[in-house]
Amino acid sequence: MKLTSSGESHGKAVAGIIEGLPSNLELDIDRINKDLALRQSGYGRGGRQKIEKDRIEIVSGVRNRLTLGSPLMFAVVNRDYANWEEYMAPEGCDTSKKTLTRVRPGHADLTGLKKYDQQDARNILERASARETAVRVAAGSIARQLLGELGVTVSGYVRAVCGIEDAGEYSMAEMDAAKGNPIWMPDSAKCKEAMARIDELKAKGDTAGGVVQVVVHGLKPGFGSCMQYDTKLDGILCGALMGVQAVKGVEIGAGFEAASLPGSRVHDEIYMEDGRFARRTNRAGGIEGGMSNGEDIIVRAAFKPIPTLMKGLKTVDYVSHEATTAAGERSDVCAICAAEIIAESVVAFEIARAVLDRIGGDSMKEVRERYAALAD
Ligand code: EPS
Repeated sequence: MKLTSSGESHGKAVAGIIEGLPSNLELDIDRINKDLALRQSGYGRGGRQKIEKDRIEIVSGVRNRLTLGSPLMFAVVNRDYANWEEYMAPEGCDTSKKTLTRVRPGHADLTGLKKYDQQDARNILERASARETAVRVAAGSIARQLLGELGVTVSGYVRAVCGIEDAGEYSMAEMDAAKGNPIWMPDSAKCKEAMARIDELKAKGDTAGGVVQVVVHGLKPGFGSCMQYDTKLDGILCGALMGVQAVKGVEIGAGFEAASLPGSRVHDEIYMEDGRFARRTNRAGGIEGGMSNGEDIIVRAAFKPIPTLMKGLKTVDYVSHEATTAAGERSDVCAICAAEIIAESVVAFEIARAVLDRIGGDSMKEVRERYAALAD
């Protein structure tokens, strides 16, 4: 299974093509739209989300809600395009306006200008924009529905916002319920603290990042492989998450903490329970030797603060070479809830891909039968 994403932030739409989906996966399109709405929610978002109301439009690959086994093409229309058509239309537009040369530190602007031989960072930032993640959430929602048929679920929560941490361990249901909070932290006191921090930063024209934790529950052992470096499930998940805008770090299970603990406090001891192999702890985060081991997969991703700051950091104008402050018209202060559902979606897509890579299947019937035949 493969996803190709396309589209500019203020263009007509962001769009995707998923290849390799089996036939007869029944899609709940409302569920996809709910996931897209989740990506737009959360405390700290900017003015753009008041304009957009993301909905999936499936173009091909589905008939009467069932996948056909053909490439599935979809779009999420940008409502803001109505305000930008004059400056963005592929058919011809005014490129002398809405230019950006006061390149933003931390954004793709400066390096993109050099690499793609451009003079206006609009030609870079439109694609580098995190608006593209609407495609990843729609595709992830479809992947989640495939996994759901196999009894595999994915959830998660916001673990930290700008240093304020909710380090609790929560059930899938508690994490799902936290998505009703302004910041998706299950601990409501921590949630309030995080909101106050966001307010404080907003007043200063500043931005916040954070950490999200994603959990995959119910996946059988043996997905990914120990036999070749590029087939290891942890490597695949980390690479996919690092491909999300603003991610600067990923860890699995005990992650970086494992490096400072003795082996006796890191590795999960094995015992027999009712004739089955079991573990009392899950510091490995559900992956050993690059393979799922049947425990919950636990992965965290660290997002840097959004690089468009209303107060503008020091920079240099790309064209005049004069010292100035970075461009900042409107911006999210904190998009950590969006980041959480994006991370879940990316993980769901990679897990579904790993399942199909191992067992194949042209139809959901084949996929279900082959998955059921695997050992627990
Ligand atoms: C983004 C800048 C903002 C965000 C955008 C990502 O957009 P604008 O420049 O139109 O105000 O709102 O994210 C989305 C539009 C979205 O749907 O997530 C950026 O520079 O990455």
